[in-house]
Amino acid sequence: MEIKIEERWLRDAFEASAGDFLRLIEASKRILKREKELRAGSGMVRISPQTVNRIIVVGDLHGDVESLIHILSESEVPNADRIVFLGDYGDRGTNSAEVYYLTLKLKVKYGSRVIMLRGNHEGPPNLPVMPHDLPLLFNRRFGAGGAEVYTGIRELWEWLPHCALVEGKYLMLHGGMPVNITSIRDIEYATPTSPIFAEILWNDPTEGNGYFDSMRGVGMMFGEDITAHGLRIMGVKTLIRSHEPCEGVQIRQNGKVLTIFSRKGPPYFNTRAAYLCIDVTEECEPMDANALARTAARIW
Ligand SMILES: [Mn+2]
Repeated sequence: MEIKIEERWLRDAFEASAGDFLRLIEASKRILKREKELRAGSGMVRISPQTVNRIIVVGDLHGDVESLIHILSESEVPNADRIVFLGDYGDRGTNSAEVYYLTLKLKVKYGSRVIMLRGNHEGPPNLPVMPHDLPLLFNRRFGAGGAEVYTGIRELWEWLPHCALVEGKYLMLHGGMPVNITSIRDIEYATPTSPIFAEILWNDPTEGNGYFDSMRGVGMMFGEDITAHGLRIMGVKTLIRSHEPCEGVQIRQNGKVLTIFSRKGPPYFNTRAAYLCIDVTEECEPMDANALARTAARIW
């Protein structure tokens, strides 16, 4: 089945009532819950190059529904085997509710082909984020029903996976490589209250080696040696992440890390945004961030 947004979703994204939204959230939650059970509680979605050929990767959206519609209208999307969203769906952009509506519609219709990862703006209660205008946007959109929709979406976040592993090739997550891991399990089964979990959602790469506390107040700045170590443990070549505004794509740490950013507009005012379309078939060598940025970035 080809992945595409239905015409009526575009209208409903803006017109759906609080009740419609709550039903959509509940339906999504049921699917996410079942998927997590099938993964035996793992927070990592494994993608096998034996069965998956083409993956679309979308970075931060932060309420930019126009960019989301732009991406979903591209010719590569219908035949994609997976779409991976790297998190940060809401906050900062006025159309946060509409972004949620469309991504959740995709999730409900296409199930495991749509992978919604957890960003720091979908974090657990112990890791609050600022600014957080999502509840205000829901109140503006739904009036008295806004609070209930917000509660529903917060519950949904608890079921989102926090990383995707394209076996032998790529690790995808929102923030960055945790600085102190010794096995795949450390990342895979990181629990929301653990330091590793906070780092997955909040970390940023820095040039050079080592690590230090992030200016963000949560998470770490991780150096190239940390990345190399983590990639070796995960058995992959490149870390694909989002979380930092850039001109669509940004190559870090000698090609070990690619940052992808998929939204435009205030407050960042980046002039370009991008998504990735990656061929991950077995005979296709994994690419470093240089090659990914060169060949796979679609920029508007
Ligand atoms: Mn972020």
